[in-house]
Amino acid sequence: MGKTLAYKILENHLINGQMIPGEEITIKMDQTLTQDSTGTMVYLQLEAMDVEKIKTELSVAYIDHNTLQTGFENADDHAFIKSVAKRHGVLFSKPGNGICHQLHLESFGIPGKTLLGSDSHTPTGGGLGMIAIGAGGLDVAVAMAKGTYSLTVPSVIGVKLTGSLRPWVSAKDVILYVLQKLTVKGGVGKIVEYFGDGVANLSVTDRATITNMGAELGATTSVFPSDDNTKAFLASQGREKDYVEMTADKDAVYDEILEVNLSELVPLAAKPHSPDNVDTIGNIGPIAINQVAIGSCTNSSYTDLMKVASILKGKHVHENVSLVISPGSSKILSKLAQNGALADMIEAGARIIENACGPCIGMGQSPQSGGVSLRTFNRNFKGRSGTADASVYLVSPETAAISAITGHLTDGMTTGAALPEIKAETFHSNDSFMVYPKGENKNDISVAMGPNIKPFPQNTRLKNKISGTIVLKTGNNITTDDIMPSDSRLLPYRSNIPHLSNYCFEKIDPEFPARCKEAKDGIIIGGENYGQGSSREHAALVPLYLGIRFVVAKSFARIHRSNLINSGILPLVFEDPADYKDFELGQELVIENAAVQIKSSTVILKNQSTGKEYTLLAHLSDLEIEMILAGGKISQIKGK
Ligand code: MIC
Ligand code: SF4
Repeated sequence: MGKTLAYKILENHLINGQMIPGEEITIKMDQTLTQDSTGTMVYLQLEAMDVEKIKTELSVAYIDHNTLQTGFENADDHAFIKSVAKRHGVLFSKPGNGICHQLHLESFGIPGKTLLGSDSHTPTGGGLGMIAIGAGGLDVAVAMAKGTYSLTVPSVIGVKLTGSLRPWVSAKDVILYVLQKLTVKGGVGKIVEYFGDGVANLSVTDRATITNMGAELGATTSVFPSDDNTKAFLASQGREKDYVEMTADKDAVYDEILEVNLSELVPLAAKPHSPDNVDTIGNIGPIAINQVAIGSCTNSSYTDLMKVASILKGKHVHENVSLVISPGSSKILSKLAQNGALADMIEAGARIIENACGPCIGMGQSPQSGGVSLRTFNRNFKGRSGTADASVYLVSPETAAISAITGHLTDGMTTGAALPEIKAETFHSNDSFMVYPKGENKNDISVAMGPNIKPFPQNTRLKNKISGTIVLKTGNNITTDDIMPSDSRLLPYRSNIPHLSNYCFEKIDPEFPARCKEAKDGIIIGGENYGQGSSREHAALVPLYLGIRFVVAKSFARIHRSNLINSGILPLVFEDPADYKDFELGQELVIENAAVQIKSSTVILKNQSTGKEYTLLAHLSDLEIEMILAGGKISQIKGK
């Protein structure tokens, strides 16, 4: 039986376990990446593990999220990360270099390698043929310390691509189409692997757009084979020697198959407030817009921005529209400046903002009240833009650029305008923003600790009887942005859990922190896909700080489930989802004999307020049981 590419790469890295879907395996992690807003926790945890030497082939610390620097907090975090990176031989990418995923693709990604990143969009590296996985910060710290990562073997969805995209239809439309078909929870427990004749018609950056937004499917990762386009991309970055051919067997067997004929796709948009709420632009109609934002790790490549520049050239941004553009990297920005494309954008009326995450994570550029914003980003969760009542639509760079001119959502195909072919470019390496380790002795470098950097909370060993009060009951698809919001007000406090705790679930229920403090031991009841979105472990650490003991949901998103376990908080699933309706705020719940019960796949929960008993599913691997018993991953590691 032929093998999928995903399984080949995982098998090449297998240290423990068997490649059977649902089984736990441990793999060698070749590379790690961190960014600053999850990175402070990663490096605090790395320091707490007292590691002599990191075990990865390459680890990079990028600064790209928190670059607004409205107070001392951000710059202090950067200095902290830089100092710990130096102590451990981790490469440091200074603010201004660009967005971690774009930079990693340009400078470090290698087909067939594994990459773990403390950011949910790490699967961008799948565009180069890597197994690139997003994880909580602690998992990345452990991957640096041990060079390994444990995960549940996913099944593999094969997406068979045929045909080629027509002008005005973009890689973004491919992934929006896949999201429409599979939904935001369709990828949980799965790897999405692309294959078929259509692959050759997509560039590496197109592929990276697609694998980047595989995060929105909830998938473990997404991967493309490597081929001549991969070789050409690596050559354009002066890295031809890094090319390795990686493909699935011709007769590879996929667990499911989705067929996509690229030639039949049309421009699409994800409507408010979910990336899978997809429709054609034709169906949505010419809605008036106030803002267009082009950039983010999904769509800020050189080719994307050249397409934008060519659409804007000689035109004017509509008087009702504010167009902001954030290039993906310093190399891209510099190339646009050299070839005149930057001038074309500026003369059309575009506002050029820093090559960083920026508006994608609500760091500035919030739309006006009730505004309509078209964004080439990957998430349009309610309130993420910083404006609670704004309507954010996710679109391709082509759609964004043409709409900025017309002032309304526009399907470029209907304009009849031609799009020029964008010539491939070569980029010389620019190391001005990179700090490479110089073999310093760890102990000669002190850790730069700003006053805003507070210790992270740690759990205690699991008690045999765990009980508490229901302090929140949520609906489906709760995001980690809902649990721990991260706009420009809160992102500077990523190293300060006590401060963040005042804002936990702020948008859903502002009374939540006060209720937790009153209850002391709290329980959350969740719906389907609880904890989708960002990898921020703050969405587990802050609830831990507020005394949350366990979460019962209809289902969990992968990264958040791991973050809960890493923090020693039990994630439990209703055996019968219909039981969800029986639970109400203020009810007292208890699990007796928890240490024994979690070792079997089911756990009995008693609702003391009604006297009724319920069966919950634990489904914890042996390692996860050890972590829950020990009170989290760090205690489990230290106990060994
Ligand atoms: C995001 O896009 O939501 C983020 C901000 O990049 C997060 C990481 C974080 O919350 O710091 C992610 O995607 O993991
Ligand atoms: Fe940054 Fe946005 Fe990408 Fe997250 S999704 S890494 S905030 S650009």
